Amino acid sequence: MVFKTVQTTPIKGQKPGTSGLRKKTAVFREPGYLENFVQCIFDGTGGAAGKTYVIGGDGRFFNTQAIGVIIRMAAANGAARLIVGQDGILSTPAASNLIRKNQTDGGIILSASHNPGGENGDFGIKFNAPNGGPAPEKITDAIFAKTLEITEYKIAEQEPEDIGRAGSFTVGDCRIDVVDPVGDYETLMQELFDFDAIGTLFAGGFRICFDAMHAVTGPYATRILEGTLGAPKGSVINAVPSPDFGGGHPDPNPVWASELVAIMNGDDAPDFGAASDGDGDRNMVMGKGTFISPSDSLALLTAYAHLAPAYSGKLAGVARSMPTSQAVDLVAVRLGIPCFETPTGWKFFGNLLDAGKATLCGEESAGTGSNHIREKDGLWAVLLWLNILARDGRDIVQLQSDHWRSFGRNYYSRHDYEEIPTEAAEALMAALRGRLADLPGTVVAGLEVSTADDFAYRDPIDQSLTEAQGVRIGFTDGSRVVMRLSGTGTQGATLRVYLERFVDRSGDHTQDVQAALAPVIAAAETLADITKHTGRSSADVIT
Ligand code: G16
Repeated sequence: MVFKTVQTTPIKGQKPGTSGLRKKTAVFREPGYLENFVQCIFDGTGGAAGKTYVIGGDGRFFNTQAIGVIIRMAAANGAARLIVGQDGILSTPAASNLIRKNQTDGGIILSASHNPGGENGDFGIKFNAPNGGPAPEKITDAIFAKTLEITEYKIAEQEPEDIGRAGSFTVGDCRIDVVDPVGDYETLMQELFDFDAIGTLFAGGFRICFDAMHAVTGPYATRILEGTLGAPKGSVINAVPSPDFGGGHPDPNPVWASELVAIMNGDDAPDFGAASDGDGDRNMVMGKGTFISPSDSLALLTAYAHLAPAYSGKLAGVARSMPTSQAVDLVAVRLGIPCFETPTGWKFFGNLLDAGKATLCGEESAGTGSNHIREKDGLWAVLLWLNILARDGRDIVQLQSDHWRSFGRNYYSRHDYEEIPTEAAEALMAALRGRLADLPGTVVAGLEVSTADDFAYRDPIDQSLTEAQGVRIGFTDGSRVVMRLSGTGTQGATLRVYLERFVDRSGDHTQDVQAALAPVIAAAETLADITKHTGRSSADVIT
């Protein structure tokens, strides 16, 4: 085996965002772009010599070629062993599980998550730490620093063997184990949940529609739901991963999962609907004719997690990202457990999970997970829901309305303004930040401001401080507006406006969400002059 050292120079813009480095696929295919970043992952984490890594991705266009490059580079950098998903496939949660189970030195996951794939779509790469979670900022900062000074990378000259079959081969002294992507993940799910109860539910005629959105969860959902648990064949739709996700947008929300929404709103709707994203870490759930918002789903899962064997009597605490609605906070108070508020980015949950302070975590962006791994986990959330429904007996829509009757409802929506010029987005945020000190006590569109700040997070475990994580404006009636710029886009800037209004337990929980939020939407516009700064009179995506 011949290894070579290739001279290179730093490439601008290789700074990881909310979740790794995401760019247009064409950018990743430019000479040296992937190679530079992979070398910097190794160099920024103390080198690859003697180490073991998990490697896999969501199957999007360029996935297998990128994995070939990473195998050649890991071997040339002296790695001892690589665990690679067959055909290069590993869902993000399955990769996290393999990293933990095999006690590896981390993993490299190839995905741009919910972003579209294909030659003209997006691609991404991220490093996960030995705890199985996305690298915390001190590691991504070290990797980024290396990208600014890189002069060479190491790579094997020969293409590796075919990774389409399970088995082992070597590249130089590095052993490559190609593994079934689903097996270990399924075993973990069986340990967490009451599979007998879920099997009995399906045997009794309960019907599910799981939309894998042509993405990585297809093989996982088909084997576990239809195979092991006995859901009828055809319960999983769009089940075969395709490099461009069937030309779609693998983002499980009511806008992009419109096929599932149509089925769940149809005359013969199944009892339960769910969708997952490109790399299998996000989830959306629905009942007949009813979308369950991710924030409500987190609150409900927390309230009923005791019905699953793994969580019965074991909830130490719960954590949510700052823009996620405060519905779960109310549940935590009643359960007498702490509720942590973190910046957006699953990486911020890692320390809380490692320290045993949080057991369940969730985000408004359709992510829910637990201490079973260190990533959010789409199929896990679906199985927890099925476990709860099997043991509780009520349908999900009834469960949700009973929950609101008991806790009150946090009406919630996110308005996204996509691909706006970066300077315009930054000007909007700067102007808003400049007004914060004067806002408390003023009345905006009929709502009185009670609090206004720019969210800063002091990690309770390592005391690291993360600042400027989004503007929070609270009103005296309990409503809230949060604004921040997305860290996962690849074109211009995306302004996210998060809107929340609380209606207590005796109030009207049946209103249209946008109508219920109308005063808060008006206040957001007045506060930030969104139309003036963006030139848009309405959001591009409303979820
Ligand atoms: C990633 C992060 C999530 C975050 C989401 C959206 O998810 O892991 O924590 O909520 O991006 O981030 P942003 O609002 O900055 O675009 P994923 O599923 O894209 O890896």
